[in-house]
Amino acid sequence: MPTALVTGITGQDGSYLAQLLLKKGYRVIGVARRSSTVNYERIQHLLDDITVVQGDLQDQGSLLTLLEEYEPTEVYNLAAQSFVPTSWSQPALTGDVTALGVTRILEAIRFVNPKIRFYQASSSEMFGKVMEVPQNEETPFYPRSPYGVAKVYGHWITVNYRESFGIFAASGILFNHESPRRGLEFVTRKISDGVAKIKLGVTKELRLGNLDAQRDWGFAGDYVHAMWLMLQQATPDNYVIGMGETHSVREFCEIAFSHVGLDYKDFVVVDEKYYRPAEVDLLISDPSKARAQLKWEPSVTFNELVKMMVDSDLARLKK
Ligand code: NAP
Ligand code: F7E
Repeated sequence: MPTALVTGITGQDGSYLAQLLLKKGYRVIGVARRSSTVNYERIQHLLDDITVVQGDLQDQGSLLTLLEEYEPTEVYNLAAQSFVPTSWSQPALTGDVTALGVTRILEAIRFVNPKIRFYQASSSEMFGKVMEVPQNEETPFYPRSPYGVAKVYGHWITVNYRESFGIFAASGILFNHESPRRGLEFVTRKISDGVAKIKLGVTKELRLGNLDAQRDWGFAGDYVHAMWLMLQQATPDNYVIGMGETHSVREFCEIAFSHVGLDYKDFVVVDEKYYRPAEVDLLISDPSKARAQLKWEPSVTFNELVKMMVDSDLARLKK
């Protein structure tokens, strides 16, 4: 039976990837860091079928021990300090986890079993102040936050271990992907949760930052499939994954509010507190390599995604 070790199992992507791998017949080992209270909300429904083990990207020994003990054939590195604003308030931690953490896993693979296939969760935030439109695998990086800078390091160390040691190390440059399991502080979930609360009379307004920022948003369930496909190829490579279309935060608001019969202009208040020291204004992917080589296709459209998230938050809050 193939065994996959997934870091970041408690996160949005970890939960969707674990579901997919179970369906494909894998033994799934999920790595969670120790905390004083367990936060297994997103994987509650999977706990009978996966093994959750303790490990931390800041701790080299824990990663070595886990690879020795569970002998995975594939490692998916989804763990990171992933919230961009926090990367300005905790830049050194972000660098240690999101950048150096990648080296620690790659070192563990190199020492324990260099035949393990490795997936690195790279990000469209690496493109930052975009050098060309749309962005593909060859577009130069210009990160605009400590998070983006850390991800550039993670990407290049992945490429470097591929070239230096022949490790099957793939880098998925994923554009924003969302779902009802998205963290509440990210803008899409903040909007869907806010819309549901306003509709149900729990709150009266939704305070947001830059409404003009544009993102290429897709559904997380579709994107984890691309991760798996990358590790099934004959050779490791870099792939851009996205929808190939862009929408503004304002547009997300328009669709989300109108889905419940409301006008966003009556409820959204712009609050400069949510502006960033440096913004990524426009992201739009060119996923043609993934479509051609991985035969990857998304199944959920942008409109369907917005409605799915609003419906899910409405149902949750009604309970
Ligand atoms: P997420 O929901 O924020 O999950 C991050 C995961 O990393 C959580 O399980 C978290 O554990 C874990 N983690 C944080 N620090 C750790 C540490 N020191 N040791 C071990 N685990 C640690 O992120 P996501 O949206 O699922 O994204 C998955 C990966 O893809 C991340 O690397 C992210 O940067 C990257 N990415 C995401 C997107 C996107 O749009 N979602 C796009 C491109 C790339 P806790 O639950 O304990 O906090
Ligand atoms: O912001 C604007 C904000 O925090 C999107 C992470 O998964 O995707 C994510 O990073 C945009 C920004 O995601 C609010 O200024 C306006 O332009 O949802 P976000 P992100 O920064 O794009 C990438 C690909 C990753 O890799 C990251 O890990 O929305 N915005 N008003 C706001 N953003 C937030 N969070 N809150 C607001 O009130």
